[in-house]
Amino acid sequence: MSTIIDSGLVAEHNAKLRSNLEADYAALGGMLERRGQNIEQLTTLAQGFAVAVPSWGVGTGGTRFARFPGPGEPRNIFEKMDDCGVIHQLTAATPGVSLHFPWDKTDDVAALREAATRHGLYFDAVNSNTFQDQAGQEHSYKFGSLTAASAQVRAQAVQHNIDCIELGHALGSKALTVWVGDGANFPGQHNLRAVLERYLDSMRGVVSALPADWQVFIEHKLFEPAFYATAIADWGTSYACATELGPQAKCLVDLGHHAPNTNIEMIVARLAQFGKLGGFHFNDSKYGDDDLDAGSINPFQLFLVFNELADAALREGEAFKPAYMLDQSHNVTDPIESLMSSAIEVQRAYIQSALVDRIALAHHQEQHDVLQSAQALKQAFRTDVAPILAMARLRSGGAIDPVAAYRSSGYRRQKAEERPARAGASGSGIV
Ligand code: LRH
Ligand code: MN
Ligand code: MN
Repeated sequence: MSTIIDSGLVAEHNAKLRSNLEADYAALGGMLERRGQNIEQLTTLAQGFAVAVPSWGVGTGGTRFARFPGPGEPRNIFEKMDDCGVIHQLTAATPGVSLHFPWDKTDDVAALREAATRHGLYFDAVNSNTFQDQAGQEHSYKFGSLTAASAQVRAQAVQHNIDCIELGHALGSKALTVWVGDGANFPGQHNLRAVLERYLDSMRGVVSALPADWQVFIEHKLFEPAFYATAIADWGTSYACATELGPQAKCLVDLGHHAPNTNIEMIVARLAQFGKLGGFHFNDSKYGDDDLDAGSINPFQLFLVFNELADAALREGEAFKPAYMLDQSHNVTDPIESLMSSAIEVQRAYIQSALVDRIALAHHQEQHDVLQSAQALKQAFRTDVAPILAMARLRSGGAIDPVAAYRSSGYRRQKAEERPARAGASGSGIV
């Protein structure tokens, strides 16, 4: 594996911060020991944590109104892989990359595999895209894709998903994530039931093309681009479809895809209980599908999601392995910095959830000691586990402070020279 940022520079960075980290780590270790917890076990747990980076996240995003490109944006999938390599090198927590087709389509699959190996990366779930028309495409998705009234449109959308499976298979992926924007903008625009019937019919075609060791993740979203009725709007619809489609079909929870104030951790608990929790797109939001950095708005919610995951892992054992991916759009920050910080936020929630004393919590719940039950969670959430995360990075070959190391490396400055901006260039194609 070759490193993109000079490893000597990372070592120098770590040498400067190491003694302070060791002091903080010892202090936290002592405090945790008094609570009956072993810091070394938690650090090992943190070292085993992984969340995949979305290839589309390393470019600057945009809104419906404008996109303000940043310097040195990646112009193709190979440059995106370089940026993903930096994120993993410094955080040691993001070995997976989630590709999006056709944005990341390449004829040189061998070269893409080679790029991944070079950076110590693998390919997590691949994503299909039938929410946009592509140049030269025969049938338009303006009135739907997998749910379209036209059989020809549906067949084209099914075929695209099958192409994604084939490409993903050649790259070593093991799952396909399907999100469709299909829906209606006006009451009466379509027949609510017929749309879901057509969705299921199309998805049966997709599922039948899955290799035996693959999964398909159904991603729901409340609204946008359909503003009246979205075909797969909620986890109930997602669960019903995943059940209809059989054991290879599971549900994917994108944290930004719910109405404000929805109890997402309860959705997570339900899906885990019924064996249909496939994975996550982590991000944060205040209003809708804001795609803000994970943990930037509501870190307690992220913790509560991981608290349910910790409970499910205890009940389900080894078999319980939902896929963890980020799905964010960066409009005003350097995408590499945002993705590194977000990966750490998700890892933080994971470690905080491991701090919950589940035996004590179950006891408080049995006794109806509501205050203590709530405190058991709050105590874990309030614990600053930053030294554990930093030590995990140091031991895994990452940087103690990834953003500081990245800034001092001059990577972005160098890329700004190597990758001159192109007029209208877009990282994801979503503007
Ligand atoms: C839809 C979504 C879905 C897409 C991605 C670009 O809002 O979350 O996961 O594939 O954004
Ligand atoms: Mn998503
Ligand atoms: Mn989204």
